[in-house]
Amino acid sequence: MRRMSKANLERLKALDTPAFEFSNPDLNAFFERAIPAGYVLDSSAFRAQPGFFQAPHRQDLDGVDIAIVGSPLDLGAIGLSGTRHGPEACRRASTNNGPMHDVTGKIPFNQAAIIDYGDIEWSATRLDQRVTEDIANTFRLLAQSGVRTLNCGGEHTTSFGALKGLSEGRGGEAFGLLHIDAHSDTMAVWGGDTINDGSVFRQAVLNGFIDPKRSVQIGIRGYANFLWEFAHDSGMTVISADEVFEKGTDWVMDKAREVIGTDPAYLTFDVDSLDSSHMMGTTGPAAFGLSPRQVRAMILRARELNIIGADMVELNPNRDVNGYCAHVAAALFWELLCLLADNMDQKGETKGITLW
Ligand SMILES: [Mn+2]
Repeated sequence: MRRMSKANLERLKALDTPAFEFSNPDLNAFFERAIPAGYVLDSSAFRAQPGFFQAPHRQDLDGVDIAIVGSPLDLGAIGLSGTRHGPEACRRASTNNGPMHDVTGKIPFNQAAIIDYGDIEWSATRLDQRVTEDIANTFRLLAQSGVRTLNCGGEHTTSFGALKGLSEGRGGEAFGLLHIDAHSDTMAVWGGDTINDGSVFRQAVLNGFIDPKRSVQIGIRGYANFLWEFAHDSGMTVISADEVFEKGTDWVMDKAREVIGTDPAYLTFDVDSLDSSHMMGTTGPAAFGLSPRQVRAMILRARELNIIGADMVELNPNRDVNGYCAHVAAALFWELLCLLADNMDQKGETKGITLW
């Protein structure tokens, strides 16, 4: 019979520290100030209106570094409705993530002043007014206030409003683009609306918000490829999902760094870039796609770029049977938040830490 020696048991008992006393002093400091303010580690805790990753709900932009914004829109989604519930589902699932990034060891709430700005409020039922006025006005204000933005869609059309607002708020700047998606979304005008979730990046180029020569699309595939000649004709770098598998994410990100450079760039992540075995909870699920792990690897390496704003779009909770797609989406949305916090922190541009 094996017995634990008394000395061994004493050694192990000495390791039995109280809850929230860790060897990492940054974590201890975070919990010391955040728990009394209502932050919880128990992700099953019932809260009626949780902020994204438990960030505080605020609209006062004074001293704010990063605003997370929900854009509950699906009027221009080609196919099924439902992405308007994306922000709600992502907020709920997001409480499973944080407070520390498991690879970098960084706590974004200790790096930057982060808020949940809430959802965009609509002034009209019309798609174009919602995108080019309601979303764009909000993001213009955020950009003018020196706040970095993380948009949670909503359909991909919401990226047009965000890009319009950010570009105008920064004096008409044209951004580089890191675009992870099954589809190029560079269709021609179709069905009456200039902008919809299949044409958003043709329109973003034609309006001068992004530079196609500094744009990289990753994960592209499927039967509708013929709709996206504009992506190639305008000079975008288009990398198929097959190429990601054949050459690896490091090859992809080496290429992205070469094409996009270190001038300001925007990262847009359409969850349908993920293989439909991971992501049926989206309006246009697509087989033969990326894994969540590949997308995470690319977001980690996007720290080599200068990402000044990001979004995640097209999560459709109506098709998300057990909420597992929201879980995957929220985990990758967390990666985007940590990316933005690291980018500002590295450049010494943060104004403070997150206060509840
Ligand atoms: Mn898309």
